[in-house]
Parts: sequence; C-alpha cells; structure tokens
Amino acid sequence: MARQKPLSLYRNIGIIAHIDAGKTTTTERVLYYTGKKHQIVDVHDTKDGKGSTTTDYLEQERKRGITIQSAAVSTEWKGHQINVIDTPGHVDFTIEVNRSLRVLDGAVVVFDGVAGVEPQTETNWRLADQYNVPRVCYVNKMDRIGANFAHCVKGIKERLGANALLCQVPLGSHDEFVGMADLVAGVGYIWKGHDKDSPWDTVPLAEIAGKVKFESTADNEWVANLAKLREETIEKALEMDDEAFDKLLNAGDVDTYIASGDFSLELLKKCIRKGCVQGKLVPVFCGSSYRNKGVQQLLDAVVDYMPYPGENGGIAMVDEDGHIIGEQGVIDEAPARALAFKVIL
Ligand SMILES: Nc1nc2c(ncn2[C@@H]2O[C@H](COP(=O)(O)OP(=O)(O)OP(=O)(O)O)[C@@H](O)[C@H]2O)c(=O)[nH]1
Ligand SMILES: [Mg+2]
Repeated sequence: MARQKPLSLYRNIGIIAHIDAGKTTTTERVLYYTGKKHQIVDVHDTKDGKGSTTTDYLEQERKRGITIQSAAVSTEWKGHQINVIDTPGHVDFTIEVNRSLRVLDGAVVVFDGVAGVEPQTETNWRLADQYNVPRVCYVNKMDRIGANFAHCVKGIKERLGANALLCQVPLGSHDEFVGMADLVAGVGYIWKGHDKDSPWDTVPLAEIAGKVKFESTADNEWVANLAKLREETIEKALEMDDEAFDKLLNAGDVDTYIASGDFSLELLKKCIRKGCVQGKLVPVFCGSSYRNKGVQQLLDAVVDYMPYPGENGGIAMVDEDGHIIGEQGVIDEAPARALAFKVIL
C-alpha cells in the first residue's frame, strides 16, 4: 500500500474531553475550514432530523445530541494529512477513548471555558498519560457567559498537573469574545463577526490594547499584560533547548535576546514542538468553535506541535505472553503495517 506523503506530513490526532465540551462541534469546523465539507451542521440541530454532523452519524447520536462511538475522519491542512478521531465524552463510553488513544500520536484536549477541568477531562487526561500521548489544550466556548480562561488554565496546571504553556490568551469573553492574542507569533487575531466565513484582522501585539476595550476587568488585564505574558512563554519554551536557553541566559532577558538577532519564530516553534512531542510542555490555545473563532489557528498548532507517526519512537512488540521483546520502528521506507483499532459493520 503506497503512502502518498512522507510520514512527517501526517498527523493522527484525537479530540478528547468531558461530555459536551465541543469536540464534535470543533471536528465539524475542522472539516469545513480544511475544505472537506461545504456546510457546517451543529450538534443541537440534529435532533429533529435536520441531517447529522459528519462524526455523530448514528441514529442515537443524532437523537440525543451526544457522541457514542469514536469516529475517524481524514482531511488536509497546509500540505499535511490530518486524521482526526472525534471521541465521546460520556463516562459510559470511556472504552472508546481508550481504544482511540492506543492508535493516536497526539491529542487535542477540549475544555468548556466555563466549566474548566471536569471529571471526564481528568479520566481522559490520565488515559493519555498512560499511552504517553502528547497533548495540546483548547479552551473552547469562550463566547459563553461565565467563560473564564484563567480558571481553566489553573485547573490544567493544578488538577491535571500539566506544564501549561500559554500560546494564546483570549481577547474578551462571552459576547465580547473577539479573538485571541498569539503569544508565539506576537500578534492578535480580531474577528469582524461570528459567521463561519468572517475574516479576522491580524494586529501586532503592542497595538491590541488600542483596538479593544472590554467591560470585564479580568478581560482587560489579559490585554494589559500581553508583553509580559509573551516573555514568560518565550522563556519557558526556550528551556526545552539547551543551546537556545544558554543564549537567553547570556543575553540576560528576553528583550535583549530578541534584539541580539539569535531569536526567530522558527526557533521558538521548534522549542515548543520539542517540549510538546516529549510531553514536557502542553501548549494552550483558546477559541469558540461554535462562533467560528480559533479553529484554523488550532489546526496550525496541530501541524506545528503534534508529532508525526514514529517521531516519538517505535511501537513496542510483545510476545504471546505480553512481554516486550523489542520495538518496531515507524519508517518511511518500511512496508506498511496496520493495527485495526475499530471495525464498523
Ligand atoms: N456557546 C458555545 N456552544 C458550543 C461551543 N462548542 C460547542 N457548543 C455547544 O455545546 C454542545 C455540545 O457540543 P458537542 O460538540 O456535541 O460536544 P462534544 O464534546 O462532542 O460532546 P460529546 O461527544 O457528547 O461528549 C452543543 O450544543 C454545541 O452547539 C462553543 O464554542 N460555544
Ligand atoms: Mg461529540
């Protein structure tokens, strides 16, 4: 079976979360923005027979508006083949998440921006730990009343014990959620509307404060602290690479380091990728899939930070008694091998 692309251009990812965090809604946007679908179907519109989302196609899934079984879809983004498994969040179907994690190289963990870390987030997080699956976090539903990014990040750090790296912070919340600041690229994305095809403006980090003003003090604080937050992100990311971190230490501070000419966006992304693939860092993003904000940037993160098959080493081989007897490398030149993780009749 010939592969169309080198392995480095594949991403096999799962979307995992507590029930209702927005996994299927996010998957639906992924298919739309990658050009695989021309329409978006919303989960809550499927109950009265108005079609179905691509991944919740079972009759009971449509009727109940929940995911029951894991469903896999394939699409392309920026020259990469992205295979996505949309998993169920309900506790009764945890076995479906378990099976999926066995075959995944990376996972996008979705959070409800209001609820933060929930019981099934923890269960699925521990399962991902068990299978050594690198993760990125996506704080969804920033458009809901009560959305609280800080609370969610606190939960990611304290309840999940993750070394969270803020790659984005939200610009506003609830009705005022207009986009996010990208602490890696040093820019803000400010959407002009909620429609699925609404464009966004990309503005330099230093200009964001002049463009947005929110009712909530907490929301304004994120904006007031953007320069400091970016410094923290850069510092933490560079720790993943001895040479880059030494240079930062010699420069004394992030500003001097950037001015020295040794710094580049490519280097920063390389460090984040290294930390993420090795499971030392968990990059954090935010958005509102329902309001069509942040999904394209999340896809970029999947390409930039999630491992390709075999990047994290081979697959353990076991004998009939389950003893590990070696490792099977995942290499381009080798004949294709497959593990059927699910059969649908
Ligand atoms: N306001 C708001 N609602 C959202 C957002 N994302 C999803 N929802 C809504 O949340 C509900 C659950 O969304 P789903 O996408 O089915 O969530 P899920 O994580 O796939 O749920 P399960 O697979 O059943 O665990 C639906 O009514 C969605 O429309 C969002 O960004 N903002
Ligand atoms: Mg679902």
